[in-house]
Amino acid sequence: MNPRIIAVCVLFRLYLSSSAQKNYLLESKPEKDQRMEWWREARFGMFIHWGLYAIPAGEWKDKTTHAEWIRTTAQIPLKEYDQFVPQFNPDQFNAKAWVQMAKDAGMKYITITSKHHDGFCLWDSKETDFDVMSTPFKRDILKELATACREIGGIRLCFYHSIMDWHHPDYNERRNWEKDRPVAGTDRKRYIAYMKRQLKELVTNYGDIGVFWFDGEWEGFWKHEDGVDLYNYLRGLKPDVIINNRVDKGRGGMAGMTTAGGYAGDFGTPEQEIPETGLPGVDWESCMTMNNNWGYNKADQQFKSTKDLIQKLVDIASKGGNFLLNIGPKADGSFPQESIDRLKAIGDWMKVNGESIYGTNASPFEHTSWGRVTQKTAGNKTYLYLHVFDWPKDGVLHLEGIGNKPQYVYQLWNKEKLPFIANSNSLMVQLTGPSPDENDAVMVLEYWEKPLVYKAPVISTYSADFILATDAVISLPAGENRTEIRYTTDGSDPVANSPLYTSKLNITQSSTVKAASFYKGQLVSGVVSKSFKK
Ligand code: H79
Repeated sequence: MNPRIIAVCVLFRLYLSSSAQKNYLLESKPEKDQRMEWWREARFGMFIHWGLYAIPAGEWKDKTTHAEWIRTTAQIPLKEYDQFVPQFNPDQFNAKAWVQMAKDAGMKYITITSKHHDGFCLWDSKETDFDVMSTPFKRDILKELATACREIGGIRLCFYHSIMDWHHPDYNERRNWEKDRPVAGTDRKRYIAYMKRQLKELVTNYGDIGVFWFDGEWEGFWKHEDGVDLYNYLRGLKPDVIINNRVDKGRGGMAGMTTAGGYAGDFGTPEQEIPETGLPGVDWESCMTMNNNWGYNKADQQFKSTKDLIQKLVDIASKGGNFLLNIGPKADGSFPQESIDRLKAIGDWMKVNGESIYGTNASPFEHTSWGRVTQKTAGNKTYLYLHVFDWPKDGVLHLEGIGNKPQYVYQLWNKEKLPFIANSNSLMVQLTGPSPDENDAVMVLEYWEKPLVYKAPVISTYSADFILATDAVISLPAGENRTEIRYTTDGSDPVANSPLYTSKLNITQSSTVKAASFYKGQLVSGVVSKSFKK
């Protein structure tokens, strides 16, 4: 080939690789579905917050309430905080034991702090001395975890990486109490380049990383453009990697969801909370602590019960989300005993009931008084998993709003069939009590056709407070075309001969509109209501 053409081609490729970063925000839905597949299947992961802050274990001077934020909450000067580096020597650390505990608990991934806000790096980074190789321990913790994940199998390694950094001078947004770290001569672009080089180490040298979980994005330092750029940069290095929404600026507070368009990030990140309802078409993961702190705090004994943790996992799965449950290992590298005990108990439950969690979708029911529902479709079969938190006193489990009959009803733990009666809009299952599992006992409805679940209507209006008149619009969720809506305006619950809704209501007086779905003259949904004020 003509050398001049070759030269032009080389230059063009250089141009492409340098400036023309691909825009991964334009990915199609099938592409995203494929990339998210393992993560949606997994449903349950382990968060690990570990770093220098495990050494003070929450205690500084007269207070014992600190944790991974200790450098800031106790206002520790950098020089003093650096003194933890020569003290970090977790001689009980055993990567295989950690990975095995996660696996035995039924978890499918581990998200560990490669770097938290304090800036300390748990791996052998070429980019900084503020890393584990400067400690007496001198072992690459992330490398050992990556190896353990590969050897044991079934656990994906993921990294939590803080954008905010209280150690690197070029992260030039200072804590308001820091007077000894001048910002003159610092360069935010240089910090971003540093972070990118570090992330390249992490995405290149530690096997098949599942997720990058960013945090600390809320400060003014970080800009929307930085988020989009970082997202595209990492996807460019590993196209199938999954990245949380805190890479960008779209997150709405601790509720954790990105609702506006144009922001980067593959899933929402509610922190210490669970959304009220499922969010159709949205991927999200609730992260929570087992006690009240992320990093190890020796004084914090307020651990959630096993029952609470299992029911949180089920609640989250029933709303279509993932559960990222945190462990704060001690400075010696061991897990707190309370955490070990709970992981073991959750694992015992998962061994019996995992099928009702992995790969399930959100409940088709709006409300079930006795517990939660998850569902899974396989071929033309659909399984509805009824998670019974509160065992019915009369031993009869009522499921309202279901219009067709399952092929079988059985107990998940031993596949034993249960008698049931199917009405036109409900199902009654005769349980054999008492409950075999106070945490959650699961019954399965096996359908050989699509289950018909009736949805309640939704009442909407331009304004519920009005001067002369306003409109109330009542609609059924998309796809619900078998039922009809009946309504009242006097505050009573709609019945079979209440007015049929056909077009929007003109409201001229203060009133309460109530509506419900009816099928062949039978109430088949819950009652919804909305108050209007003149
Ligand atoms: O790593 C753990 C915590 O150390 C870290 N995230 C978990 C996973 C964390 N950092 N800060 N916080 C938790 C709480 C901070 C909350 C706020 Fe904000 C930051 C309140 C105001 C700024 C985020 C942005 C929530 C509201 C706006």
